[in-house]
Amino acid sequence: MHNQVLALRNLIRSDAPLIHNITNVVVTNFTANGLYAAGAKPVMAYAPEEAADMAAAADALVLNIGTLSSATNEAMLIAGKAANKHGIPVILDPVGAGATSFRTESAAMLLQELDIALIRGNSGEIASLAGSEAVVRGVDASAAPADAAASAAKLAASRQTTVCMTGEVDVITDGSNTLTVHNGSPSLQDITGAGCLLSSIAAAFISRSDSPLEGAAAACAYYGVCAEAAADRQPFPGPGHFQVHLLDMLQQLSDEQLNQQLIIKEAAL
Ligand code: ATP
Ligand code: TZP
Ligand code: MG
Ligand code: MG
Repeated sequence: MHNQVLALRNLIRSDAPLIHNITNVVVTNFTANGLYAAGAKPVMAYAPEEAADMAAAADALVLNIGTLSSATNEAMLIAGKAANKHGIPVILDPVGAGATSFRTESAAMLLQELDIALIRGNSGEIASLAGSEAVVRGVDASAAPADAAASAAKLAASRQTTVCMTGEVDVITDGSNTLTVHNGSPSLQDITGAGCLLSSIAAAFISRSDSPLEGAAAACAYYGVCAEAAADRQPFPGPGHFQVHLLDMLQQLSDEQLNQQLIIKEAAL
């Protein structure tokens, strides 16, 4: 898997895939800058009048329900249907699913209506979409339940998709095959948008990968090693510098460091 991670990271830099994001107002700028740093091209387009055209022109589409409204739900559905029609992978970030019924129902509606290549969320969001017991307050995960990985596999199998459940260890599963990624930094929890940016970077990797499972695992490993490198950089007075260091490392991480530090394991659930 090491070679695939390096190859995908470099394909993104050479191909600059266009990622259409319908995302939340909190993370829009950070997501765009993070995609540029990784070598991809971002575009945000939310108007129902142009959502289908933009999705059809993109290499991947990200639907992020972080600050959803009826209007963005409509745009997500239109963009998602166009992406499905053209064989463009659709990534869903169900931010805050489980926290309010509007979020849970909107995520379920998108899963029902669209062919989703990857769901990327924290343990509470994934458990709530799987129908498991979950406590979700706001957009941050609380302690992961003991059976969180089983919920991820259940969700993947029931929706015939791939699930990437992030946390200290990332679990990526298509219901039959499961990979775990053991990279990252606790500092990622001190800034907003760390998960949202990962979802968009996973979209870029999946657009150049043979399978969402492999693409998402490679994205988690690359992103996690960048976070480790960012946390090691000096000066490090706090989260402000970490965010800037992370953007810098997404662009500047060497192949050697990525190869040395990435940890992806096959897991049995
Ligand atoms: P939340 O809102 O609960 O923080 P999120 O959508 O921001 O969720 P995270 O689960 O925080 O998503 O994942 C974002 C990135 O942070 C991933 O790369 C993940 O591996 C990493 N991460 C999260 N928690 C930790 C941790 N305790 N140690 C190391 N890396 C972590
Ligand atoms: N509120 C609504 S969306 C959002 C907040 C704070 C950003 C969530 O970003 P992430 O990546 O899930 O931490
Ligand atoms: Mg986080
Ligand atoms: Mg999130």
